[in-house]
Amino acid sequence: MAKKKVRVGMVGYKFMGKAHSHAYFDVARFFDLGAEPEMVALCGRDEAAARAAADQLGWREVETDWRRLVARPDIDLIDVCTPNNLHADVTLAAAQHGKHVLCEKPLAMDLEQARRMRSAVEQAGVVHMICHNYRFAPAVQYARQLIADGRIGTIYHFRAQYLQDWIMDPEFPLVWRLRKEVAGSGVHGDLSAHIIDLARFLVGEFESVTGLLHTFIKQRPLDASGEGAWGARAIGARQMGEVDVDDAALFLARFANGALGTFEATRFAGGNRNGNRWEVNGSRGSIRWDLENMNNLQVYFHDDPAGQQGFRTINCTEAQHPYAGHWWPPAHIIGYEHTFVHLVSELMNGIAAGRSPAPNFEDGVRNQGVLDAVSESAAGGGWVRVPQG
Ligand code: SOE
Repeated sequence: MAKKKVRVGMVGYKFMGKAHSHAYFDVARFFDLGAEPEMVALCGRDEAAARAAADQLGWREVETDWRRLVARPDIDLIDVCTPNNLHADVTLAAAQHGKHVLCEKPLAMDLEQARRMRSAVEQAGVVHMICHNYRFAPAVQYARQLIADGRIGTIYHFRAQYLQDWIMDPEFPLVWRLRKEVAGSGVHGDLSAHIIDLARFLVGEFESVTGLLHTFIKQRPLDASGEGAWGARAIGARQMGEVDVDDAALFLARFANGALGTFEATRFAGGNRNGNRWEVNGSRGSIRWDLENMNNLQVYFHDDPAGQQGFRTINCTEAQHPYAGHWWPPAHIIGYEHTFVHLVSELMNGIAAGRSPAPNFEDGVRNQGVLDAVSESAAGGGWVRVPQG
């Protein structure tokens, strides 16, 4: 019997657009889904560039106006891969037209906007998810199972780092991720968002935070390339612009369940290209994960026999590890792109069943609440309670 089709329209086609396109293209080849994606239209302002991207990434048609795309009767799902300042406009319009929505992180520019987006999709009765892809690494999913099963006991500490280094050159221009009016914040909304989601997924809800945001390089050459994060270059006259977002975010957290959190996100950790890593310590053991070694968990269990205790490696590529059995035989490992395929498989099944799998816009709102509480603490000092929704 022919599978239900989910006709997808995607706004944006750079880095996240490519990762999402790969997921739509691959997912039905490796997962038995309740509904399968149909890559109908990719949307971008530059028609020639969007057409080239559509041909390369497997999209049938091109739109140059997202307002037209969200209104098309032959589209069921809108995927928002735009810069952050467009997440709300596209999402609200899509919900108004009864479209399901997948939105890249961070959900919004601030908590108020995130709450409006959540209300819109809930009132429209559409399925919604936010693309916190890292929780879909099999090792991260398995860590959550171990924690839920009490294998490491009561959690005392969660510490996470998300370290990059792509803007340490003062000549790196003022791309959209470095402009508050477009990105909303700097590394905080970009990378703290990920480690906040991993903390919520593995440990639980935040109760209060205290932190600082810091900008190391205050002025940069204006960017005319429009290439975004990875391909930008300073061209033309050396006009300089003020940097009005953070380069580094450091914060502490108290979780509702009594655990303590330590978080660091920065774009100035030379040599760390995409260093997303965490460790959780419990009364019976500890677990470590590092994106650069994403198939493995480092685990320590207090109840290992005396003299035999220590961190050891679990290679999470066995059939009993979440999602792993859909790919290759044990130890043939998978990559960054597969986390998006796993997320999209849940999205397709959610649409088939009429439910919004986590992480959805409720998770996006909670995440934004933590982000904003840290920003409030950074501005005014002291501990700030995190809104619960
Ligand atoms: C840039 O910092 C970036 O592309 C983030 O925006 C992504 O969310 C992260 O997964 C990789 O780095």
